[in-house]
Amino acid sequence: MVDVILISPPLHEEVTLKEECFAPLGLAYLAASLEASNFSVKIIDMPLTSMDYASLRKELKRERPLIIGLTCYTQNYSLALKIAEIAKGEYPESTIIIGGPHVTFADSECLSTSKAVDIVIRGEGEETICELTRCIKHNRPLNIVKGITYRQGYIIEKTPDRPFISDLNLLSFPARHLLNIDDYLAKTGTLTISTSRGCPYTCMFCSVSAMWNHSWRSRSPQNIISEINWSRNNYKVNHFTFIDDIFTFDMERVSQLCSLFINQNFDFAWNCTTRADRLNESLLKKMSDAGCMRIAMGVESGSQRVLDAVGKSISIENIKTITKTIKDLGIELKLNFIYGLPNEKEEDLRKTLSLIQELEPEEISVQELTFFPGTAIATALPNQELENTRFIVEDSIREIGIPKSLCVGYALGNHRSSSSKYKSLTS
Ligand code: B12
Ligand code: SF4
Repeated sequence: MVDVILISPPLHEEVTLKEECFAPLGLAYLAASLEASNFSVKIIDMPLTSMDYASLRKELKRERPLIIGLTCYTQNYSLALKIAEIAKGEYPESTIIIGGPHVTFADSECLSTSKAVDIVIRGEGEETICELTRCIKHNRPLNIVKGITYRQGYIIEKTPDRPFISDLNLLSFPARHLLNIDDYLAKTGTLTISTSRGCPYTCMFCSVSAMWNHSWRSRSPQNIISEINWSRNNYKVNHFTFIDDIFTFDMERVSQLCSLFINQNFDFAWNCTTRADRLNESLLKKMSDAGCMRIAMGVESGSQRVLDAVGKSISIENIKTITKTIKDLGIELKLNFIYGLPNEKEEDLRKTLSLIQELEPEEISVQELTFFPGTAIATALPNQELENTRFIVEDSIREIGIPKSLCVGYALGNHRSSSSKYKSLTS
């Protein structure tokens, strides 16, 4: 019998590995903390293994876990609830818990919707899951555990928020040994690393700043190097992806990290994500010398009016200047856009398209606005509208196609579906 089984649900009902598939690092962090507290833990990685429900049932029956923990996004929330039902049906003795950016802000709604879910974990999970497992194992009351929402008879109880972990350097490295990293490496060629959490900006559509309460915490360059060295000793890896939302928020930290990469003659390449205004030419040169191959940035819209309206706090001119430097240095550029932002009009969409043409990124991602719980955009909507939108949007990933001709060097060609809105604008 294992203490905790953590499940990464698939994104779609038919479990297939999509082009972009990274290991569930959040679950690996939770597992590492549980192991450090001497609990036994297993991760079921449904997307990677294309596990079907029958196999899941079998696995749960065999392991008989004390706790079954699910993670989910807004996009696979209803699927996560379905898996919770299956798990509860198969092994009702187990306590079913769920965490992640969606349920952190839809905690009561989640417990009212699904009787299979026993406890919602809000916010950062490492300390909470360890305390909770101790409580459940020793039959202690749940109300002493900060950061949870749970059902007490017919009443939904909510304990106070848990403060964020003050020093991320103290966290154990993610328990990658519980995941099939070699499969991920074979499919993506890169290993993901998280070097900071949160973002202090206040873009109205973004659930990251909401989730981490507009804060930003980071690991030290030395701590990051230790994880990189550990990974290189354990896996055949020569490319890393820093999954932070704003890797270069502290430019001095990144400069120090690059110096370490350069001085230690590291021979690997890496990608990161950041904002245009957290970069400058000298840092970019250093990043390039230190192996930076690709930078992703959320540009969102080519219309300054739209950017200002959603609190992006960045100028298109700034984006243009920095992306030119990135390209001049030979670093690949991935730009992320959102359509359907408040008051966005056809002329704004045209500006977005011409910005894409002008910046010539190697790759783009264009997604329809999703109303993530906890974001200013979701909170500001009138209740009825919110009710209509619902967050339970199975398969709501509607990446739209932008003609290849618009994107010189369009690398991956994975923006397959098409949107009539964009089609009419570009035909
Ligand atoms: C890397 C990343 C990806 C990668 C890898 C995803 C993966 N397998 O982990 C890729 C590129 C594949 C990806 C894809 C998508 N992503 Co993504 N992704 C991220 C990113 C940048 C980092 C995730 C991460 O590892 N964070 C670090 C860990 C430590 O944090 P965490 O995962 O949140 O986990 C902590 C807590 O949430 C909590 N917790 C989480 N789950 C659980 C479960 C239990 C039981 C407990 C106790 C606690 C707990 O404890 C963890 C440790 O503290 C985040 C932004 C962000 N900063 O979080 C977006 C983010 C999570 N992604 C998002 C979205 C929407 C998606 C997609 C749906 C996009 C799309 N349209 O296709 C897909 C879905 C993929 C899938 N298979 O389900 C949104 C989710 C918003 C929301 N409210 O749901 C985010 C927040 C980005 C954003 N700005 O909106 N993503
Ligand atoms: S969109 Fe990017 S910059 Fe804006 S709040 Fe989210 S993570 Fe921060």
